[in-house]
Amino acid sequence: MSRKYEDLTITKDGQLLLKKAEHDQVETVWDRYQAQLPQCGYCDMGLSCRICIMGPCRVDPFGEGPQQGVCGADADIIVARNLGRMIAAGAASHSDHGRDLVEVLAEVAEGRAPGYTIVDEAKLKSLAAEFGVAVDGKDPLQIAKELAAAMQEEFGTRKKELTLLKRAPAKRQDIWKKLGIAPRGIDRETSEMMHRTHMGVDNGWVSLLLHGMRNALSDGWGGSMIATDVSDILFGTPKPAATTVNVGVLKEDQVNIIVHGHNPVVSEMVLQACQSPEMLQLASAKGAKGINLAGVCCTGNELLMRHGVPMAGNHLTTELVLATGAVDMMIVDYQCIMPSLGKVAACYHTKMISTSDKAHFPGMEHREFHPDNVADMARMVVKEAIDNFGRRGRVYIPVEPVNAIGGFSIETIIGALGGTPQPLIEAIKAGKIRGAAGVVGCNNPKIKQDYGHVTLTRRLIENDILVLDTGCAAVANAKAGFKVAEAINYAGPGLKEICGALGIPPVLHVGSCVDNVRILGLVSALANALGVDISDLPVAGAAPEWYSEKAATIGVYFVASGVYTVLGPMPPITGSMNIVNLLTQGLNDLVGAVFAVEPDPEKAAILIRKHIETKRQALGLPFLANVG
Ligand code: CUV
Ligand code: SF4
Repeated sequence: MSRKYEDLTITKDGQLLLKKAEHDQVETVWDRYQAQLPQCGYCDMGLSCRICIMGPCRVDPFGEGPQQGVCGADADIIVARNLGRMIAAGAASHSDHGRDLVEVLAEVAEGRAPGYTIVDEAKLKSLAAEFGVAVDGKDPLQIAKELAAAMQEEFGTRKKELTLLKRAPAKRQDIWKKLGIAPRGIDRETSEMMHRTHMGVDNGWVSLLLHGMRNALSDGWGGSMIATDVSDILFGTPKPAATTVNVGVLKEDQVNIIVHGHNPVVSEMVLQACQSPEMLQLASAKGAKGINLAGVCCTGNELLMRHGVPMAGNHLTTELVLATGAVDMMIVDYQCIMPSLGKVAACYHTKMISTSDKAHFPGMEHREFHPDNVADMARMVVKEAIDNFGRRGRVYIPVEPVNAIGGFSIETIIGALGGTPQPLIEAIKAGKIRGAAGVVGCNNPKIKQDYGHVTLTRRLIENDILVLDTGCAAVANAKAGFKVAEAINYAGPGLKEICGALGIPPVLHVGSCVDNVRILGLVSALANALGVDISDLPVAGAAPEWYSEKAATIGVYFVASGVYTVLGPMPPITGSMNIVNLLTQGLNDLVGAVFAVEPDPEKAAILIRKHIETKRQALGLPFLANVG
């Protein structure tokens, strides 16, 4: 590798482990990215199509070569279809994750999932009420059974409209109805997107993108919302808890187990197994001082939020964490798990275990976890991890961990405010807090790891904008030290005063990627308290380093919900100026919000600050006329 490690990641652990990986001749995501350059310009612009086998086709962006595919599809149609399928894949991923949780809830209700219980009964009851399930005099398991059945209906086609859309402000619901984009069934919208984008179905780029919004909304106010709420019911609604982050969370003298993926169903049971006296005794018999469970990516975020489990790193750290030689086992479920991991692990003693019937990987042993056997399986694999401890070679854990606080569910945030969003609204009205921004999404080797998240977040809090973050962005900001009470010293005077008084950091860890719906919940609460729509609020979203289809879907449901959203990496749409213009300007007239694309986080911060001041002005609040 010719580039300097400092050009690839801002993180100290990342830089040192890249050096170690190079020494160990371990190939990483950055090497493979280099090997792909130059990447295909047609694909980059969204202008290639392989939807049918009259193709593959591509449209020449310079107007010299063909302007249509074999079927006659032009640039607008091809770009819109590609984007539509991207949204469908993201919605399918989150929503299938949600479905898996509903199935566990149903199994728990039937007594067929030993080890799991209903942890948050209050949330079970309030959800049941939303779904029209009577709760009076019923036992929690009966409620769970009926709620699970009602939620299963959300995935199908028997509804006019998803139940949880009612959580949005009335004005927002009207917009969706008027545009005809209120989602009807979670799976239905994804399925319809696949249908519409088959050759010879929907060839209107506007109608395709409108359905794209409906499809994304079926995730944001459907699949992901169910995933988050059912996870809270089964495993507890997060409360603030101290934790630690970066590769330094690994322990030289303990059995280190890393969980990776997104769904907490397996990792919750692994955590229980790691804490059991039986396993701890076994570990001690093998000469280990304990069992250290840590996470990466969003499975890690789920455990961090609910139990303060330490976090070893985000997306681009997932290979490097293995290069420490200190990981005795990595247990994966699904999503964002690089298929390279098995090969990296093979250079060390690390045992790799895949657990989901729908996610298999080279170089991993497959142990299928199902609700009825999870508790036993978890004990079995933890035992194997303990057995593997003795096979370690040299270990390299080059940094000390950083402290962080996680666990900011909306219930907690409102709780910290004294039970109502009113104090936050007063602080925003007075201009002490200018507004709020969600900083979310992945890492991407096209951007220096964590640079986008950390730079943008620093500029926002400096300027009195409260940041809520999720996913790999949240891990980046935790590594940077933004999630401790003392981090108020990075904040502007107003934000510092408010967060200082509440004893919270200026950057609140809201959870995993499905937990972006918690942000929808907060902006809905703010809008309702002010009697306005979400699009009237001084708020914004950003995905400075996104890479995944899921992140594209999140961006679209944010915008369709009225939240101005700034993307770092450009989505593959530049082959159609019609579509670029619709997404960055035209959507304002339809949903009151647009996308912007700005890879430089310094400039993205200015875009967001300007947007927030414009919204403040429109609400009649004190505003800054000159930003930037
Ligand atoms: Ni949650 S990579 S942020 S773990 S979509 Fe979410 Fe995948 Fe991206 Fe990271
Ligand atoms: Fe080519 Fe049309 Fe087939 Fe796409 S759908 S591959 S543009 S013929």
